[in-house]
This record gives sequence, structure tokens and C-alpha cells, in this order.
Amino acid sequence: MTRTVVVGAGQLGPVRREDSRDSVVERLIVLVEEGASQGCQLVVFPELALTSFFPRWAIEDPRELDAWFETEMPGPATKALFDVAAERGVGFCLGYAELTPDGHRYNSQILVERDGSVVGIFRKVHLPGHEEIEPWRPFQHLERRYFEPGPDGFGVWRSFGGVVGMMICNDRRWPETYRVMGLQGAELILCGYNTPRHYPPDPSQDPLQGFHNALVMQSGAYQNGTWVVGVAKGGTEEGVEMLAESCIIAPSGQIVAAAATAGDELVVASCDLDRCAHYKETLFDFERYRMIEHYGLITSRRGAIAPDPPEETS
Ligand code: CDT
Repeated sequence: MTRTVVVGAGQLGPVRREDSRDSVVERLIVLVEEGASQGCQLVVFPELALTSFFPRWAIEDPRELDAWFETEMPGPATKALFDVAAERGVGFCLGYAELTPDGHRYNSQILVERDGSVVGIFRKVHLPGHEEIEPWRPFQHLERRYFEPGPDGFGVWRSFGGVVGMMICNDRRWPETYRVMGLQGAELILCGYNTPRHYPPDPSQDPLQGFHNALVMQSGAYQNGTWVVGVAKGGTEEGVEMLAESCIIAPSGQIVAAAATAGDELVVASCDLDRCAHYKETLFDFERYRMIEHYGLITSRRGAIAPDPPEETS
């Protein structure tokens, strides 16, 4: 029996600051419907999919900040998405800002099965950007001010006939993200992202954004023998050009489907989870080949410390 999951990467074009949740959910439902008609079992949406990417703004009023967060899932605006997806037998993965009943704020992603049941919630671990407002920037990136790092790390869930993991945006740039899930047998990793094409601290990276996006996800897929689904916001959102370039990557590291536009678009691929074993049982047979006795620094040291330079001799 083959274990094939037909996955749709539900890329979104820009979401304006004034757009209502209802109007965005309507767009998500269009993508779910399209996914259903193309045989998708799972549609994956971007990070913070329900709103504009609000960490670009300095928000000082706590009530104004609260308005960007969801306090329940499904909530009043997202219930229609849950209902339509379950009716059509399509699972989905949705990024949103989560405010928990005990007041924690996370950048989260929920995975929902084809029958509408919640599989799990992942909370973003690697929060990029800055804590304090930096007026020199053309736009802010205040994720470190508005969110706490996810306390649960990188879990995986048995769902969709395989082992599914999640990560959010900046998490995809760190090899540890994939490896921790790889060590739990991940076969399909779902990632929503919001990546501006302009990186104010080092604009020399701007023309490389697409290259780096593909580089990290293709490497993570190959080195762990897993499918990776990267789903973007694209287009110019509130004056900031967003990367788009959603794609689906096979365990070989090859991109098998990619977005052709920067707008709302469903990118579909048939993901045979049994292809993971080719890599997991050969070149990347972890049990046989990993040399964990040499990896201690990975978890014991955070920043790089180079050896002392040689003493100057006169
Ligand atoms: N949303 C998010 O994590 N974006 C970052 C942008 C670069 S850091 C300011 C990313 O890694 O794509």
C-alpha cells in the first residue's frame, strides 16, 4: 500500500492592515475548495495567515496588540474554514497569533485532520528580529517583542498516514529544527513563512532571499529524508515586498512544485511518504552513521567561541 498525501501549499498574496479576518478566511476557503477539487488531503497556509504581518508595526497599546491575536481555535472567524474543510474532507495547517487563556503569546500553527479534529499546535521556536522599536528601520520586525518562544520545541504527530512535523518561518533556517524532527521520524514537515525581500540589517542579502529560502528547505529535506512544504505570503503587503516562492520539496532535496505567482495560489504535489525511506535507510541511516559523541557542543553552547588568537611575538 502506498502512503501518498496530496498536499496543497496555499500561498497568499498581501493581506492589508484593514482586512477583516472574515475576508481572509474567505480566501482560505477558496484555496481549500480548489484543493478539494484537485484531490488534496491537506492544504498548508502561511505564517500569521489571518492578518497582515503585524510585527512590522510598533504597537504600544496592549488592547490594539490583543486585536491581532486569536484566543480560541476555531474562533468566530475561523469556524467557517474548519466547517468547509471538514465537509470537503481536506485537512489544513494554519498559522496564527495565539493568545492563551493564561496570557501567553505565541506565533503558532495548528494542524487539523480531514475530519476537522485538531492534531496539534506548534509554537514557533526561533523568533527573529528585535525586542525594542528601532526607528532607523523602514519597517519593524518585532516578533521578539510580541511573542514568547514556543516552550514545547519540535514535536511530530502521527497523522495523514505518516509522521508530520511543523516549523514556522525563521525556524526553517536552522538545521537543528529539521534534525530534531528527523530524529522523531518526520516524513512531512509543514512550514508557513513571511519573509520580506529586504533585510534592513544587511541589504546585501536581499537578492539572495529566494536562494536562501530554497537552500535551507532543500538541505533540511535531503539531510533528514523528509518532505518539506514551504508556504509564503507574497506580493507587496503594506509597502513591504514579501518573498512568495512557496514550494514543495521531496526527500531527495528536489523541488517538485513551486509557485508561479506572488498572489493567492495553490501549489499541489503528490507526496509519497515511502520515498523518505530511501534516504532514511541509506545515506542518512541515523542509527548507523551519526556520531553523537562529537555533537555535544550543539546543545551545550549557544554562541560561537573561536580559539584564542596566537600571541603576538615581537
Ligand atoms: N517571519 C520570519 O520569521 N521572517 C524572517 C525574516 C528575516 S529576520 C528579520 C525569516 O527568517 O524569513
